[in-house]
Amino acid sequence: MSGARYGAGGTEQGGARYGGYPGGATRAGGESEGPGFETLAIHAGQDPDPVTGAVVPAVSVATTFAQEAVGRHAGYDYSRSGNPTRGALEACVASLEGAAGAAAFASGLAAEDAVLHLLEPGDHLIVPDDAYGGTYRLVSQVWGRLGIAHTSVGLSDLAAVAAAWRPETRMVWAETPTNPRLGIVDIAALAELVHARGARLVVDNTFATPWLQRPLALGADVVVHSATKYLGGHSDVVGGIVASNDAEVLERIAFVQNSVGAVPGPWDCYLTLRGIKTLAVRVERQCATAATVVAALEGHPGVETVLWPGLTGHPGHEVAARQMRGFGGMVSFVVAGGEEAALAVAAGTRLWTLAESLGAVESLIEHPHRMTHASVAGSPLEVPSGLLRLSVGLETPDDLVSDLLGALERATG
Ligand code: P1T
Repeated sequence: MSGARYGAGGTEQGGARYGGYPGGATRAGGESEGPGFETLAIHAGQDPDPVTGAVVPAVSVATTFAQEAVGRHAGYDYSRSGNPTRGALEACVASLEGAAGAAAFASGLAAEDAVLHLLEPGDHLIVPDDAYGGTYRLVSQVWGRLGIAHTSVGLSDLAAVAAAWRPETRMVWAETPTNPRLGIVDIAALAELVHARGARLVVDNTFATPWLQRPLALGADVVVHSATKYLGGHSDVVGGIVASNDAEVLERIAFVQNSVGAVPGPWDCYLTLRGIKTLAVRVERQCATAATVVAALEGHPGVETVLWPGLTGHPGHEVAARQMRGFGGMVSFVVAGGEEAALAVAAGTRLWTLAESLGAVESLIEHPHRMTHASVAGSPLEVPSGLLRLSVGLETPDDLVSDLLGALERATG
């Protein structure tokens, strides 16, 4: 593995650097050059320490770095501006996304906020009609007050996107699969439409992960992640990432990262890097277990509809089969009997923990209408109250199925 030991730095005095990793093209998503995804996940940005030989990057806790003379140092001057452990994380994720660079943030929403700083007052943004509730809250209640207008539309309908377009539209924000209804957006087709109109396409790749889907290779301009989810993978770290191939975007994001300062600490970066090493094996198994759970839910009398892009009847199935390596570990379903029954199922599982968040080794169940998406009540993103969302973890598939069916039978049988 060639390349800088730490792919990123950045200094308080300017000269922003970002976490590019040479050989960032990977076999994930159909690319064929350079090392494969699993190799990069373990090694990119993480060569053995040249002094000690340590195979794991040091958790670099220093807030400041000695300078030989003013402005003469080893690439780091102050830890908000650049930190070696954060640089390793940025380099690793950049390589997994096939990006020229990445920037790490203290949360997924902080990463999103940095991307929204690419807009100017008076600009217009198109957002999905199904997305993480906190994303919509940030767009509508924070940036909306600062002069950024938005329209929400279903992004799988390109005619609807074209109809929502305004002369001042500068950005389209997509999630695919969407949270929580697991809708699928054709990234390549949407990118073509967006670029023909001179705007940028941002894709939140949190649900898919770069193991399943690489939005930049499909034409997106910017990828964002809540690293709190699959990247970290163990429910023990909150974080966010922005990745891009666009030098102007990377410069601006690095500037915002340093100027606003919503950076993750080195321990959080280390935990995220540690999680990423097993991303491929975790997600591969989570996809397989999700298929088993879906098969048990389909046709169950207590279930009205199952939403999972792996189902041939799912409206986005063909696009998902084309642009994703697998269908993901997130499953949603509508419980027969409405909200009351859904709440009873959510409260009635033992192995599936009733909790917000997703993407970790523990299987979780939640009620989006009252939990993750409570902030979008009354908006176009409001979630039906009979919907439950599952994040499939790594427990024994039979145990997960019997626990879920038991709760369904007690609540609806
Ligand atoms: O929680 P945070 O790390 O700030 O990430 C926000 C975020 C961004 N994008 C997507 C698609 C997300 O799902 C999230 C956070 N979502 C949850 C906490 C949840 O349970 O859906």
